[in-house]
Amino acid sequence: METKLKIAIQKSGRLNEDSIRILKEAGIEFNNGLNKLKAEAYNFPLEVFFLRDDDIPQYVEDGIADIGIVGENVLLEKNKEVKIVDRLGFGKCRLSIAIPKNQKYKGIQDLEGKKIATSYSTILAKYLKKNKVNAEIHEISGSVEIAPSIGLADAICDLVSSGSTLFTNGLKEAEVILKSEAVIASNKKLNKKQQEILDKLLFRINAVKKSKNNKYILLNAPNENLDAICKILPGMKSPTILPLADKGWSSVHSVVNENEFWDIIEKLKEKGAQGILVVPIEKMIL
Ligand code: PRT
Ligand code: ZN
Repeated sequence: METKLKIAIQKSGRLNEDSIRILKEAGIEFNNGLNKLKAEAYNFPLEVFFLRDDDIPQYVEDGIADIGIVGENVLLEKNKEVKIVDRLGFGKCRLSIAIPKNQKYKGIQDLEGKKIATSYSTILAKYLKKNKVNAEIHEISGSVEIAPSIGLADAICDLVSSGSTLFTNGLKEAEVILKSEAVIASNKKLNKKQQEILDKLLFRINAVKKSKNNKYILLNAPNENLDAICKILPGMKSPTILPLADKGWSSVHSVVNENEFWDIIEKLKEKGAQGILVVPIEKMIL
């Protein structure tokens, strides 16, 4: 029988859509209809399980799933024997300690003797221990942010992204414990065939990730400035240069990184570049 790699992704919630999207962008087709627990890819040896995110680390450790897409925060909290094989750049958030906004805060020692409500007691306990702070951890499973206002705790430790939940509950961030994003976690004992499939999958995902950070750029350059223009363009290797019908001009093609993009455009214009076109790249293989 053909070996298939089993991947666990979140059934519904914040990571569900992006997890499906990244697999689809990697060219993997499957039916992700509502209420499905399992789907087989049509064109890649992959079986997709849809699960609660909290269960994914255990499933991957046990090998029920070979790999899983899950927030690093969940992975660290569950503390299972799995290996992070890729970081996916979505589901970004931080795990922070927050306190009532009117309270003065000078540093972590201010948490000494305080009661902190959280659903991340493992990570919090480690953090407090590392910083030699004795505080009482009160484990709750949801609505952590209301704990101080109802007198359940002095502080909370919870996930934050925009900060608006803290704000509306009269809290402010005091310590950032962890910066998290969605990762791919793998079982530690994949067989050779499973490892080969995983490598293929990671190769595809990386091609998609790289393409997102880069743009294809085409421009017309006066020949006398070609050298200067090529120096501005980093490219994958070196830019492609084609003569234009218009004498004294060339068309230059290259790839630029999103972060350096505006900087580069300005420099190109200074050197006389015209007709600059910037187009998205779908996949990028180096
Ligand atoms: O049903 P299941 O158990 O699978 O899902 P869940 O309800 O446990 O998790 P879900 O879908 O809420 O989150 C899944 C993962 O998304 C988390 O484990 C994180 O890795 C990631 N993530 C990213 C977040 C946030 N951002 C986030 N902002 N998870 C939760 N939040 C919550 C946070 O707990 C707080 O209540 O959003 C609120 C804060 O948001 P801001 O924008 O107001 O700061
Ligand atoms: Zn959950």
